[in-house]
Amino acid sequence: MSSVIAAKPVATTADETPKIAGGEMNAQSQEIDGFQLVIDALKLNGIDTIFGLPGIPITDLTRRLQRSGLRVVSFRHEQNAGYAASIAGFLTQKPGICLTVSAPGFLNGLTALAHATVNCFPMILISGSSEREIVDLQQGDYEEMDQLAIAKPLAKAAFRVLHAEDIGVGIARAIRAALSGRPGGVYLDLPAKLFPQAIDAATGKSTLIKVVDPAPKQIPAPDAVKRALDLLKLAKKPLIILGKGAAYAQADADIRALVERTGIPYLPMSMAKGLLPDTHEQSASAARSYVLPEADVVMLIGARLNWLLSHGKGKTWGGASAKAWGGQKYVQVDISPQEADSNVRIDAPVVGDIGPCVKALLAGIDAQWPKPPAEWIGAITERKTKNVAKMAETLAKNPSPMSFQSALNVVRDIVKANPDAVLVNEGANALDFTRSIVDMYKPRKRLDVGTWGVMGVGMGFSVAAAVVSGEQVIAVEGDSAFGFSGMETETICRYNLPVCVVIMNNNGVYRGDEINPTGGPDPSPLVFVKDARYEKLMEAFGGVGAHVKTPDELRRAMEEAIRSRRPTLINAVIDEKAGTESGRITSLNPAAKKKP
Ligand SMILES: Cc1ncc(C[n+]2csc(CCOP(=O)(O)OP(=O)(O)O)c2C)c(N)n1
Ligand SMILES: [Mg+2]
Repeated sequence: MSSVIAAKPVATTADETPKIAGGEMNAQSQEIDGFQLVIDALKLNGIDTIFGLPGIPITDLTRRLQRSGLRVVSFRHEQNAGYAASIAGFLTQKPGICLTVSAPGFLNGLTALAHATVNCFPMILISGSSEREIVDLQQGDYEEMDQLAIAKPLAKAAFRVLHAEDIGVGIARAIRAALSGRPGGVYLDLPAKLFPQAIDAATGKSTLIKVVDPAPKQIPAPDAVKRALDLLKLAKKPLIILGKGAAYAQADADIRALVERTGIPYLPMSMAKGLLPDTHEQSASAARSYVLPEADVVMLIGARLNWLLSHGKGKTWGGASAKAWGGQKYVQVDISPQEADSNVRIDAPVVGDIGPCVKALLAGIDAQWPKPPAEWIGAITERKTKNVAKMAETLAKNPSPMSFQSALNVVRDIVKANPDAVLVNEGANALDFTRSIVDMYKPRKRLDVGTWGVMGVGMGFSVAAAVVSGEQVIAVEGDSAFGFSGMETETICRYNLPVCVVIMNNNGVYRGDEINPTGGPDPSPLVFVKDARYEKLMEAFGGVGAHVKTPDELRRAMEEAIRSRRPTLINAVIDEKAGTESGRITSLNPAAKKKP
């Protein structure tokens, strides 16, 4: 191991003009430091964007990352940088990188790291940390914290690098852990002392690893595929459920072919909307509450039987009581062998990457494949037609103030006219109504609160979506949801991103008309300042603000935002009496014995 030499000239890549803490760099010098090894290791592995927030000990790292040609997107709060990294990972199949300072910055990024793990998004949280000797003796260092220990239970993997010559391995391990198998959040701890460590340049470079095949394809076993096909073939009322794992897989054409060649009706989970256009004739979304209890064989593709699918049992699935199974048989296509039987019996697990699994299933579906019985398709179509007509009636209404539906009818049209735009969505009612009203036409265009139903992803997701895709972003936000990351409107303006935020402003959490039952001066904990002018926030940073009270005004403002591609915030005034407690998951609130 070479000794630590903090302030020596170091080698640099040709595209840098350089000044670092510790002195001028010299192109002829023979040494390379930890800063440069981190940068070179990331570049070598195709990382081109970093989301983060500077400070001790990573300020110079952010400067030098930018100088060496990476895009460094600097946020106002690490949580939003973390969410940005997580969704960049989902969109690109490359680990999204979030870079933070020690203890408080690390902790701010940790929610997003846990979120990435829970949602199976590949992400690496890289945090600087304080001096190990002092931290371990708990002697009170600047921002002292045993970050590695804290990150471990929340991450898929966690690593610390102490020596410059281990940087290459550390970054390679983090990339493999984030991407391979079921993707997830990885923590990489880089202590302050690591960065100025200088080692022989040639030796240093030779320690870097370009990760070969970071997510090796997992091919399903032929007998597992046959078992699944045999089960599907016998079904009288088959159903396919597509989850965000299917969207992540980027196997769009094969997934569509599987659905179309089998003729099986399908339901997309929220972030799988658009894998096939929501207007597809086989979509059973408008008949969800009919197909779940009625189906006899359900094929889950990259979808878990968690709370979002009522754990595969209970009334939703036709079970006689809350815990009772409905009697469906399940095929589950998933990368994780441990996913099967997590909630109910899986009759035909197909373990592997979604792409190869779907290809293998397709290979077993020939022209003789029996299409689902006409009665099943007919019954679904009947429900769909009825529900769609009912919805159309509601959407056509024009109440004043606006309802969620009359406002979202506009968003629906705008997304239809701009199918490449990315729709970010959070809130309760603002989420549920948008999910059911706004059709998506292309894969990975809908980004939302995910497995946790978390508030606060909105602006981080919007920044990342705009940065990695270059497409227009439309963020439909509850007024409460927006507040969690609202300050990033400055980030959106600073990087001049084509983000149009639409706030469904009903003055509060779920609705805005609750009062304090004591009659005291404090408002209800569920309401905000009435008629808040959120659009002024975007104006404060040079973006465009609009305050709209009618669908026509909303339409004009959105069209202008998309035409100009300027950062825009539209404050859409929604009836404060519109909205249900917790949107569509009211039943998850613990019920008090007596109404409070
Ligand atoms: C981090 C986090 N904190 C709190 C919650 C609880 N919660 C769920 S939805 C919501 C806000 C709902 O209000 P809004 O965004 O205005 O949507 P609306 O229903 O009014 O349209 C909150 C606070 C959460 N899901 N995540
Ligand atoms: Mg609200």
